[in-house]
Amino acid sequence: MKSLKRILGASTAAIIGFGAAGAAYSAESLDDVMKRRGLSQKDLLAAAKTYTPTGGRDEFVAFSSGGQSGQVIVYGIPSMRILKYVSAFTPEPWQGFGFDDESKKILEEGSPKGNVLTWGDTHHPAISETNGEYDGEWLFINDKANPRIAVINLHDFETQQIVANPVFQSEHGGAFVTPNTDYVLEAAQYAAPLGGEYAPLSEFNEKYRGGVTYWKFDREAGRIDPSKSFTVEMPPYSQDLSDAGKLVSDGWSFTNSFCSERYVGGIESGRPPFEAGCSANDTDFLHIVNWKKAAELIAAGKGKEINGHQVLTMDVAVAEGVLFLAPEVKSPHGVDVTPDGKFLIVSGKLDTQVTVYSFEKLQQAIKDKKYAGEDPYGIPILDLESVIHKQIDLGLGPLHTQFDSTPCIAYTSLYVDSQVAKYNYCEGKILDKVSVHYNIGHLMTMEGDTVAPKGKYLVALNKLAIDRFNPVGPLHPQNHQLIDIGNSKMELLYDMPIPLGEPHYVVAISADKLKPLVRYKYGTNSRTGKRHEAAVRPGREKIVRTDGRVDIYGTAIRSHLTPEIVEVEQGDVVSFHFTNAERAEDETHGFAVDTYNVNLSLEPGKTASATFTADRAGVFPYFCTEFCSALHLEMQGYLIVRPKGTKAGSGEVSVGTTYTKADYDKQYKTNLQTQQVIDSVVAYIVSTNFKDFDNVVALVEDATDQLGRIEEVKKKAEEAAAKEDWNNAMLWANQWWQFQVKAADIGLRAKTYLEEHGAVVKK
Ligand code: CUK
Ligand code: CUA
Repeated sequence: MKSLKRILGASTAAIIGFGAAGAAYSAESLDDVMKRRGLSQKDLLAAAKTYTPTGGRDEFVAFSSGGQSGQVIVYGIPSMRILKYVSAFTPEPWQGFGFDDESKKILEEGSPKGNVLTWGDTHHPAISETNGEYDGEWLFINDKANPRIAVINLHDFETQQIVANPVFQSEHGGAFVTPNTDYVLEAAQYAAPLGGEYAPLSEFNEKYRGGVTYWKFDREAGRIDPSKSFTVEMPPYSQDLSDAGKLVSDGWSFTNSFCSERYVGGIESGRPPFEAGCSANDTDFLHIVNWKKAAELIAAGKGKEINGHQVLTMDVAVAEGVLFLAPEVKSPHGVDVTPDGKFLIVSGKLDTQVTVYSFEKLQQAIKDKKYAGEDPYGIPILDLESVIHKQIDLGLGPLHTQFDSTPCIAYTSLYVDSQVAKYNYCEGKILDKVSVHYNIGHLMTMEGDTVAPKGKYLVALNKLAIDRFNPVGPLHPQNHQLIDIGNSKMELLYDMPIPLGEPHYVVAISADKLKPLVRYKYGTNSRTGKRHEAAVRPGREKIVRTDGRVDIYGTAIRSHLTPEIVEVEQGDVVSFHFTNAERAEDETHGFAVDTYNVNLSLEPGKTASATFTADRAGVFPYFCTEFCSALHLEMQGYLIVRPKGTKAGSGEVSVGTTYTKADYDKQYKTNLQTQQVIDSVVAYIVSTNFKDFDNVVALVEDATDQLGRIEEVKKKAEEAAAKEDWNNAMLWANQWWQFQVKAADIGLRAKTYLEEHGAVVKK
């Protein structure tokens, strides 16, 4: 009894009714704390707007690109607490991503042929949309470094697909979705021959090309369908950010470009550098694409196949009225379509102005063939004056724009000025500016790129942090600053260091739109969402040996891995397949094999595999890597790799401590007492409306499962005792107790949950 209390802690006392209510009294008043920490009233107000008490939830969930980390960073708004890193393009051992066979397959299939990439530079996340509003089902993100798109399932926050662009060598303008997520846009960046052929730079104008890929998303399958995707070929201007039209402009898409000078550099041969040649002209080009028509043309067989991928060439696109250009001011960056779809706002990095284009005027100019000329590839250039609604002088280095819940109100980041400008784009009036720290790139308002922005908060994604945080060496974190936009004046609330790559863009969705899983259906391959063919139930674990290959079908449940001893011969291919048999929320196990570079993450219900060649003889402990229970460290086993050509061992193991009848009797008595504690927990739980709480029902199932195993081990203990085999009697009695301890632990968690979630005791 005493030792059970030790393991379960004070809460056991609470269960059986001896709990003493504790209260902590703060000796300091609010004024004292303000004085001690040098806080102003304004600071307190900001704190009150962001502070989230223990157990509290955020109103919005943000998905930030993780830059060079190749990941996605998930955080809450307004608390700015980081909730998760989701691996997209980079192996990450905690999640087992890039370590289990299932995710290795995703990384392989999502790499260019013959070269498995292990990093990416994520820039622009996009949440799937229905009728132009976020639906919380899927997240897409691009890899700017190696032109690719990852598809993340927002039910479990796992990457389930990566597609490598079949024609580009570089990209930037992805991922942007069309209003019903029919397509995910990915625009090229640095021009190269489409399909990856060789061509010398002397043939740049003739052979190098840019473009925009329209990846077809099959919502039913939850996958991009490369066979139904296509690319619209574009001139070798460096295409940049993009956006899809919405409402009135649905069916069209818009893509910026820079370096329309088609300059190819050459410092080493005495030519001026890229940066000079790529910013020499006063204007670049906005690419305007009728993607609906382009898709029809592809379906009608008007495409050209490159690398097994359909490309709509510029000739066809121009002849069919699919592709147009409009001048834009020097070195533009963001292009953002307004929530009503009527305007698009383009910023010139080397300018002070944002240009507001009118979609209606663009359509009129196209209809009237009001062209200022055509580019060297015959693409019509619309007359700038006739398509703009307004040009607004905002400040230095405008980059990106987001929208407010109030119509006509927009926010644009000013990189050089390190400011956010709030203005009315319908009337061309500046309303407010706020300074940020420092050099802002993207900014983001809540659901601010949809047809229905939610206002309230804005996040400034600052490139430089400089002096804002405790110094951590020359490589600084980035600084995401939370700004209150709920009132007419913007108010800076909070600095959050981002210590994982350089985020570029972030999107935030109302938290109530997300419906993540608590656990997987038993035996799920999380990387496909389907049943795993190697899943087994507890009691059905097995080791299958076929020529030079050993497959271990195991389970993980508190606090043992089954099987515990696996012997193989050096050179065997070993494949561990583990299923986590838990149902309780958050009861994840890990599985690592020492020095074989193996780590799996096994969330409740998940099955994952690790396959490797046991090329080194020796003894390799394997074990759980999540602190899952009091006996987590005992959740262990041995992989014995015997030297090549040696005979299989006898299976005999040596005996450790030996036990007496007195040990057995003592344990037996403890078990009977422990059962009383369990009975009291059970009595409490069943006295409540626990069935109304899914999480408690799962905990009760897990506890019942643990208790259900007692009968068998109790019998073994008693049989051994009858034979006066006190060693086995004591060990089986102890296993009986272990099942009790786990059941009690789970029961206590259920009890706490019920108490904290307002369960009622039935009379
Ligand atoms: S971004 Cu990718 S270079 Cu302004 Cu969207 Cu940072
Ligand atoms: Cu399972 Cu630690």
